[in-house]
Formats: sequence, structure tokens, C-alpha cells
Amino acid sequence: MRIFKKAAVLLMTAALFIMLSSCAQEIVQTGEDEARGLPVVGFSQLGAESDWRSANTLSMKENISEENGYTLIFDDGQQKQNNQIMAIRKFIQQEVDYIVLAPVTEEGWDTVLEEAKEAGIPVIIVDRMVNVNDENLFTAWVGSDFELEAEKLTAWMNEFFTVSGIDKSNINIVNIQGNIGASAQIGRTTGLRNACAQYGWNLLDEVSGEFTQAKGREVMEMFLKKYDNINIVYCENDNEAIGAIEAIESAGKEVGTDIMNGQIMVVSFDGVGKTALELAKQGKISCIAECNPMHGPRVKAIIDALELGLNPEKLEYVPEELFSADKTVSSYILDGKVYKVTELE
Ligand code: GYE
Repeated sequence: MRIFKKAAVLLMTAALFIMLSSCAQEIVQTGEDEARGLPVVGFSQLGAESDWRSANTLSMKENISEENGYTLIFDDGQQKQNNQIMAIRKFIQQEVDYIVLAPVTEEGWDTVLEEAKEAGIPVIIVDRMVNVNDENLFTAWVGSDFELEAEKLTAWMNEFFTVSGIDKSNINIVNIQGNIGASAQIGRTTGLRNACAQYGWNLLDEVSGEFTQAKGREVMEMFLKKYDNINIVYCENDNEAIGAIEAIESAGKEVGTDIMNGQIMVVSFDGVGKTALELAKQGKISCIAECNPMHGPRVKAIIDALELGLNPEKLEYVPEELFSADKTVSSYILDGKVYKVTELE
């Protein structure tokens, strides 16, 4: 009986510990750092939906680190804007020195960023953008030009179809979108719609796959039931592409560039995770528009500058390219500029 009691107490303590630690914000360094006077940075990350996100979180944790002179408080918003707003309010209460926000969507940040401004805490936005009434609500932003990524990818597609002699009337595209309202979704969807209008391609449908493999697979299964003429799947990230390929292959179809002979071409964004890069090397993802997640060193440089009383650039775009194992297109022209495709071996 006593053993049972002891075991029950132990179990309850363990459960309580797990509950508490999963709610709590994660202080990446020891609490002593604050006492040692290191500047404190609160980072509200939107979630952990993709390989891109994991790489981004790691880059931030490695760079905004104790060795580099900062205490980082990390908070995972689990895809919910409300959680991120709560995290920012907690950072303000904790009187952190800087707030870094990777916002889940563009809209709805004015009030909480006003609060940060009133508290005199500089806010740095990373990755996706915020759409706010007053640009002074944030100090700087680091991220990608999502529409340019889409323009590059669709320019590659256009070049591929032209070189391969495939007429625009044969192109039937489905788009597995990202989370609706996220800058990465907005830019990539806009880029595709513009390209369809410009090049005369047929856009059959657009549904969100929420940037995840599971949802990407589910959406692709639905598309395959609904349409029998899909030959291009445009995925707004690699994890969706991995799911889409699973769905296509389970339906007994093949992925690849030979779309005039029944293959389905998959294209996507990121080029970060091992699995996606392997699929691209095998030709299962025909082309990937890179999305660079290495924001850590750039955010650190911004904070370093602010610490010195300097004025960092307001907007900083990260460099990006296209990856493909297919040799049909080695370069393409966009707005009069020649871009090279990085060949995957
Ligand atoms: O492409 C996707 C992630 O906002 C750029 O979000 C980011 C996107 C990235 O989940 O994989």
C-alpha cells in the first residue's frame, strides 16, 4: 500500500512538473545571467510546423546566446496569435530589453506593439511581416521577399515549359497554400496568380495545407479525387510537398517533369530539410525556391547595433536562389536580370 502511495505521489509530481514546464517560457540560459547584467531578449516564435521553422528557431537560439552576451527567453506560440500576444505582454511585464517577434499572421498587432512601444522596448520582427498602421511600432525587420521567391519559381516553370515545347493550354495547376494571412502565403499565392494570368496557365484550385506534411497530404488526396487533369502541384513549402508526393504515389501516379506523359510536377519553397532536398535530388520535387531561415546572426547584429546606440536598417531581405536537379533550365530572366539555377547533384 505504502509503495502504491509513494508511486502515486511521484507520478503526480512528475505530471505537475511536465505541466508547468510545458506552459512556462523557456529561459535558454541560466537565471544568473540577468543578475550578471546581460541584456534580455524575449523571442516569440510562432510555432514548430516545418523543417524551416526548426532551422529558424535553432539559428535564433544559437546566436542570441549567453556566449554572445544575451539572455534569451524563448516562447512557442503554437500557431496561435493570442499566445503570441500573451507572450509579448509577459515580456513587457518582465521588462526585457528587446522583443523579437516571428508573427503567425500579418494583421492584428497594433495594440500589443503600442504597449511595447509605451514600455520603451524595441521590437524586431523576423520572417513574416506585420501590417500595422504605424511603421514606428517596430524598429527593424529581417526576412524574405516572398513574392520574389514565387516570381523566380514561376519564371523557372515558364522557361521549363517553353524549352520542353509544352503549350500553356496544357498546364493545370493546383496550389497547396500556406497558413492563410501569413506573409509567406500571401506573397507566394500572389506570385502564382500573377504568373497564371501572365503566362496563360490554368489554376484549378487553391486550398491551405497549413505548411505541414500531414495537411499537405490530405489536401492533395482531396485534389486528386476532385480533378483528373492536375499536372502541376505548387506547394507553398517543402513539408506540404513531402505530403503531396505521398498522396500522389499512394494514388498510383508518378511525380516528375514528364507532364505530357502523365507525370505530376511538384514544385515548392524552402530547401531547408534533408528529406525535401533528397526528394529534389531524386527529381521528385522538380524545383525549390529557397527560403533562407538563418535569421539569428542578422537579428544579433541588429541588437548589437542598438546596444551601441546605432540605427540599423529598417528592412533587411535575405539572399535566396532556386535549386533543381533537372538540367533543362540552367538560368532564367526576371525583370531584365539573369538568375542562375543552383544544380543539385
Ligand atoms: O516557408 C514555411 C514555414 O514563414 C517563411 O513558414 C516562413 C514559412 C516557411 O512554416 O516552411
